Amino acid sequence: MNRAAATPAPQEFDRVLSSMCTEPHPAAREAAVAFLADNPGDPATYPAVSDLEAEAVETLGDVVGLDDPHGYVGSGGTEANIQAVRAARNLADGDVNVVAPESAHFSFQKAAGVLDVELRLAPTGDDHRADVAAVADLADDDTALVVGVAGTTEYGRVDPIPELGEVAAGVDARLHVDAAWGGFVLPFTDRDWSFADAPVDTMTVDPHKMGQAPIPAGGFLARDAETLDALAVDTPYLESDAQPTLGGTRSGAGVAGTHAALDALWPDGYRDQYERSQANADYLAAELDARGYDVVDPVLPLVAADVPDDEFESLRNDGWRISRTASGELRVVCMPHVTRGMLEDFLADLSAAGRT
Ligand code: 0PR
Repeated sequence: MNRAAATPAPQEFDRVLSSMCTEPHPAAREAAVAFLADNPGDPATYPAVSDLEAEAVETLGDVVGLDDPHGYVGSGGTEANIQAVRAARNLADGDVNVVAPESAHFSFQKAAGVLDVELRLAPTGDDHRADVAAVADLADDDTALVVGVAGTTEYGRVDPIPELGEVAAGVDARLHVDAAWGGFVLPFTDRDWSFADAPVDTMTVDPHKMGQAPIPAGGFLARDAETLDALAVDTPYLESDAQPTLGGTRSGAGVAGTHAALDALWPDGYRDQYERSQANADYLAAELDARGYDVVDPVLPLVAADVPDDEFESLRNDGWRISRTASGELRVVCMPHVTRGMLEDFLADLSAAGRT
């Protein structure tokens, strides 16, 4: 085998329909390259990237409706969700549990595993949103955290966050909102999911998804400083004396890329992108519906539809990067790189697949 021949090349995005990642904004790509060797985990040694992070967190606060936010740019949604569970556990006494809808991302299973807390999953309703009564049934005096999702991974649904906040308050638990994917599109909708709308303690909002920042760039935000204090460990030999993050050395590329993306896009660029993505999702849903497939209504730019196995496989063989929900529906995420032209090509291939 000739190993020398091929120059490694990154994935092209022209057939990627299932990913929650996308091409970074050009300014974000440039900033990421410039800050590749800076470590925001050591702010006293790398103050420039640390200053960018402080500004980025301020702007992320604007995105999620929070004045005076506390948080950081980490490795992604998994880390932020682990940190939300960790903060709740550290602030509670004894053995605790976490109650989440079954639509919650699998990162909560990792969080429960590494932190040794019980994860209780409540069934969702027919609309794929958290069933508040089912969540309330599972919550008790040992519940440290109630989780709501604003933009679910499989169907793009937004849980009733204020009602989940009431459940949390009723058992003296904290409320975490996972807006890892939805955080950058939801500000342009009229839903009550933000820190300003409900007693949210912590939130996940990922620049490396809809935020158009380079990977790795996850956002963890908290309403108060005590949350970060509860996460901090002493760092005696660094010039800064405590570290609340889960990672130690962190990505300067992610932080600087996030800062640049926010600078370029918040709010107008993100609003335009939301409108384009939502229009594409509505178009795809209408076309699939017209072809006779069962479609889950895209309340955010994510379309799920029942497509038979042989057609799904044929599309994959045509090079489309597509995935399925746990119940087997085709799932298309209308990320910024997904254009109307791509969807037209995809539908043409679907029609051909249906005939063979
Ligand atoms: N919370 C939600 C709501 C998510 O959708 C995800 C990731 C996470 C948390 C975890 O985020 P990180 O992966 O940044 O830790 N959801 C995507 C998924 O599982 C992740 C993904 C992204 C998968 C791009 C594939 C891909 O190409 O589908």
